[in-house]
Amino acid sequence: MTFNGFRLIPQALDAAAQAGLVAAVMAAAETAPFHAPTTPWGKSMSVGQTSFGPLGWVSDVSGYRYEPLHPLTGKPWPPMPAPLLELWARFSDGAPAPDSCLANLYREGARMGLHVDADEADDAVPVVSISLGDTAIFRLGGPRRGDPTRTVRLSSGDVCVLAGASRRAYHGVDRILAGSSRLVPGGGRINLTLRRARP
Ligand code: MD3
Ligand code: FE
Repeated sequence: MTFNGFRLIPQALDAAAQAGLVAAVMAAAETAPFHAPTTPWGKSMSVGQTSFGPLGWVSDVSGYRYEPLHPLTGKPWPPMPAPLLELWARFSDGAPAPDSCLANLYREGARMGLHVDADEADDAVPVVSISLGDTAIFRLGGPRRGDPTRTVRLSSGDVCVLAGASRRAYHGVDRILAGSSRLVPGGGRINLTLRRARP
């Protein structure tokens, strides 16, 4: 499925690859714990976040940005799990290597409001997203907040590529279907987004 540069590759990862990624993420989260960021407006996000690679996306009262250190531990983000670099090579269409992987953890009831990803230097570089665990009801709109949206179910093992116009589209996660998968320890969903933050 392709829509203005949006590509969904259902079941791009088999069960073993999914389990391997979840194990790698949970191991990395031992040193770089998931935490709920605060928005610049002072509200706590319902999604838990951590990052891998040289840079991680952070949000606090002073705004959104990429940083080399985890905001709570003060330590560098753990290295990017190797299978993620292979996935990037497969789906990024020759883009320069990702320098950040944002991991979002959705426990029951977590959601992500409509937003645009605009903190990266070059929006000609795609974002590659990997869904693990519970199915998400994902919403993809257009370049303006009021544009019509479409709903896409993202299931465990699905990969989506955001390139072209879709890279600047509003999008969000309305909800997850709690209990639809048993992959994530403790339940819920993990979404990994591979990004190039710096030029
Ligand atoms: C469309 N994550 O981390 S993944 C995010 O499921 C984010 O956790 C959602 O939105 C999640 O910023 C959606 C699919 C996705 C990722 C990045 C995009 C869609 C995108 C960037 C631009 C447009
Ligand atoms: Fe996003």
